[in-house]
Amino acid sequence: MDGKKIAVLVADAGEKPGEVRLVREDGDAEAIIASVSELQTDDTAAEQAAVVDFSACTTPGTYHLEETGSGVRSDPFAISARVYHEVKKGMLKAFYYQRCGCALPETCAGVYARPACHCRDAVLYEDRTRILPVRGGWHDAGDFGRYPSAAATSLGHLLYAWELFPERLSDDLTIPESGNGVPDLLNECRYELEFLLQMQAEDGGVYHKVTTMRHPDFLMPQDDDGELLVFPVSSVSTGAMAGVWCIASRVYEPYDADFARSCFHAAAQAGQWLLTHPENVEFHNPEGCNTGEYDDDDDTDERLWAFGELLRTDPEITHEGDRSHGGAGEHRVTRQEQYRRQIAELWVKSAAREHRMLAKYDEALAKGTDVPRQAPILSDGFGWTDVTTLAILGMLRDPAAGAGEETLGEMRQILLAKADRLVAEQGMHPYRLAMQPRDFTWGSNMVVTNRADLLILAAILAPDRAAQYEAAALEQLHYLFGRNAMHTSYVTGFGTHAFRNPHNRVTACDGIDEPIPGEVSGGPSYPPLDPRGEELVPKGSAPQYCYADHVDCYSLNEITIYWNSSAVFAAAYFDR
Ligand code: 9MR
Ligand code: ZN
Repeated sequence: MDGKKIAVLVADAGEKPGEVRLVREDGDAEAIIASVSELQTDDTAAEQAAVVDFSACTTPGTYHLEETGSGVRSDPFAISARVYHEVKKGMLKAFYYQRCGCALPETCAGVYARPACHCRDAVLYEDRTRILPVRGGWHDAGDFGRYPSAAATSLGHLLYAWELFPERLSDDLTIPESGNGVPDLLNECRYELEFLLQMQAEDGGVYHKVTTMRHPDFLMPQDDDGELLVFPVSSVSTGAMAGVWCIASRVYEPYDADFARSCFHAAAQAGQWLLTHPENVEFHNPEGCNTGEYDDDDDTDERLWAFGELLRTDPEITHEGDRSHGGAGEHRVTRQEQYRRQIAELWVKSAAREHRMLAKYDEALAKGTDVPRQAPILSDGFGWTDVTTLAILGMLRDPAAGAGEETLGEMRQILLAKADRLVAEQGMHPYRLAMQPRDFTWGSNMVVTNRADLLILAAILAPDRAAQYEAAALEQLHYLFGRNAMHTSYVTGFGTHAFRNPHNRVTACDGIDEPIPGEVSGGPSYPPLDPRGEELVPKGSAPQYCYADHVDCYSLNEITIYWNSSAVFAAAYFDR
């Protein structure tokens, strides 16, 4: 309630904005005069805008803003404590609606109830006589594929959030397991984890995905009856899942020690697989397959995540002091050394990459260059291609695990250096978005929320500077929830102008008007990368305007589990 409160007032060609008043709608109160800045240019929207600051108001209520001269007025909005509570819950519940392999009963899913889907066995792509019963988990997105490396990112967001601020994630979500004595966030994540355990090969590697050969047409999941294929193991899915299984083994321990042990066992097996496959075992779609590829030519970060978490979690290592089992002690020390050596080697590579990245960012900023259709320069390390920050987070939270003082110091320094640049970046633009035009890639809303997550992590790691990191993180959430050029809330069912037509087969085919609530759109892509988007978005549109709320626009308006989880991380942090 005492947070910074800023609106963006877009100016008509060069015209100075007039006086802006904050008017209370639900009760008598004298209007407050907001402070209005000079016009500034925002290149992500290619327009001039003034920043309207009404932070002075901390009285709960429903308000709108109006410009006295022109009569322009905003939509109504709330000032209240725990203003992110409902949307956070909604975004968490959205995972339930992605469940595969079970019926969704009306008691939990309401009008979105549906029968079970994809319950048949799958076969190994490389040997179709090998039957694999992989059932359950979450559909990745608006398609029905299930992809461990994407899933690991999503679980990384959710389970780390749980470890960092559990009290903000203890909501009842009305799912079948509710009331079983386990927090629903963990119930929901377990549904995905149980599936992922089935995606591990005998040798410890993790299969890259289970999908049909081609994306199905637009139909309900229960009507998708194509052959389910399990595609080959990759080192990115193995590395990322090793990291996630370690976290899982810690967080489920108080609730179900057996399950926690199975997770750790899977992690250790995955770790062994990584040690015996030191090269990047990359995945690429075989000829004729068009489902998600999640290709990644660098597995350093996933390996770092794996070994960092293994070092931190392996019970034999952490209880190293107990040598009562004689000879086994030797074996224990060896494994610890192995993990440490891996971390040291991987970190040298990662650190070099991170330093190069920071230098390149500073150079680009100085030159003011800007090229569309390129990846962000500053990688946040919170997404499926680059999980460096997730890896670092684990190690920084547990210095005693032994990643080494110098290494940890450098990790922290890099993370804070990125956060500082993001704070500076958002402060330069009226929309207060820590984004440059080139950051508007496919799924740009994840760049936005991942950057919020990174800033939050910085606030946790550097409490003396928490206020500025938190303020900058919140600005990113405001963009997601509607303070953007499209005047759109990018979460279904929340906000006055929430998007309604996600590229989601279920929503498109369920015959229900209202979309499943709580789903985060991928958001603008500059330029759009799907045919309908190219047709609907006027050529030359500025990044924030490269969006259309149309079901066909898979590069602009799909939903995914890792976009939702990234937004949950940020919203939950502020639900306090
Ligand atoms: O989120 C992914 C995005 O970063 C990539 O640019 C894009 C193209 O490779 O793929 C996105 O992932 C999609 C996945 O391949 C299949 N399920 C839906 C995902 C979201 O569009
Ligand atoms: Zn399914």
